[in-house]
Amino acid sequence: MKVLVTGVDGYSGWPLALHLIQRGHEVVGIDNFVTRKRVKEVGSWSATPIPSFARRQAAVKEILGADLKFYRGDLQDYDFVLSTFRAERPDAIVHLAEQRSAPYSMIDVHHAVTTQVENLTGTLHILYALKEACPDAHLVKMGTMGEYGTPNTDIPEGFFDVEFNGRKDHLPFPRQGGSWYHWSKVFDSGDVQFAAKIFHLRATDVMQGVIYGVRTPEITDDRLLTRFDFDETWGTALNRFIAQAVLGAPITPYGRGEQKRGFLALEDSMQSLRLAVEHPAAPGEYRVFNQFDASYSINELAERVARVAAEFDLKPVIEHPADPRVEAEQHYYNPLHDHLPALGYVRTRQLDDVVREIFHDMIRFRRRLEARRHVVVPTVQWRVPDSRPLLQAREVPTAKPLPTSPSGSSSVGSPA
Ligand code: USQ
Repeated sequence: MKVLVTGVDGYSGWPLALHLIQRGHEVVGIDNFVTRKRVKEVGSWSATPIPSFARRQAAVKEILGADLKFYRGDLQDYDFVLSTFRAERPDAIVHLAEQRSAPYSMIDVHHAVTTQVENLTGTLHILYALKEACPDAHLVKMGTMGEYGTPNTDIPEGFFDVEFNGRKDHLPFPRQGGSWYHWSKVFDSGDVQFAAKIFHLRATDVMQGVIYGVRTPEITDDRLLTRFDFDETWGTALNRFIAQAVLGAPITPYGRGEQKRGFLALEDSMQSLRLAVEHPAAPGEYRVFNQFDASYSINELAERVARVAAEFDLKPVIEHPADPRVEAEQHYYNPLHDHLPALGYVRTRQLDDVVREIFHDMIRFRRRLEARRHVVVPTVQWRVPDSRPLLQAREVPTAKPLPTSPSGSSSVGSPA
């Protein structure tokens, strides 16, 4: 199949392109490199060095023997989106090119507006370009498990049966985003569902949990690595905990740390997205996949990271700064996830194995972590200010001597 991946330079987009190519699909990528720019803006970079996109393409050619066609452009520009769709007429589009950070959307009004305007505009442009250029193509849209929030009931896959005042219906499950970012995904979901109906499009909305890992089987060379963000804005909790452990800084589960989320290894996320592409929705169908393998509390993540860290002679302490977010710190959590297994999805990776793999890489790239060590401390406050103290940057302890990685080397490498 010909698959167009928007956000091909990003954390998921890049390994997805490699995975689809290895599986014999033709991949066309789009990106505007905004993630590189925005990570730099918050004073950070990827712990794994990321080459320029031209070098990435050259590595794909040399290592995988394939061409990865690329358009540099912005989804905010409808003429660009439409002309690209007309030129390529893909069979499927995997839309990953959105502002993906909840903390970024919470910095201030400008970041909130940027997040929602960019995400909703990009999705609407894609929906209209699909209708105009390739209405039979299948849209696989990246949503988030965070759209559902943390209700005190099980969470179905998109829809559920309701009975109210004696009448029954099959309706979308209520959404309760926990940040302006998560709400942008909620609004996107409504738009994709409506467009599938009025334009008769094929659409899959992927409610993805938190993805972890930096390797997939296709990443056989450092030039093919995907990014690993560890700062407060762009790094997820697990990434940050591992970076904190390597840096000798406290691991920071916020508040009581009993918040639960669904998690999925990068490699299994790629498997899921490929299965969604290879089994398209029917014309006019809008379907929802909850995409995660297991849920863990943030405390459990912190403890697992600390346990694996000990294998590397690291002895991180776990501290609980006040939660800068407005979220339930203790709650029921039981989302269902049957749709992907019905397509043949099988979990292949376990959390501890992937965490071990990440530690190997982070120790190898520890100088890049060291060079940006200030970014592991939480500073953005989501709520109306109150008296609860957050950790301050000056409290990050200085580094202890670090163990040498099995491969021996440590690299600073390129800026991304
Ligand atoms: N957390 C900590 N300590 C930290 C960082 C985060 O306790 O140092 C907590 C947060 O308070 C939250 C949980 O960890 O309760 C998850 O936060 P996160 O930063 O790992 O992930 P999140 O902001 O939820 O967003 C990430 C991705 C996003 C994706 C989402 C899936 O950045 O693109 O949509 O995971 S989900 O969480 O299911 O909504």
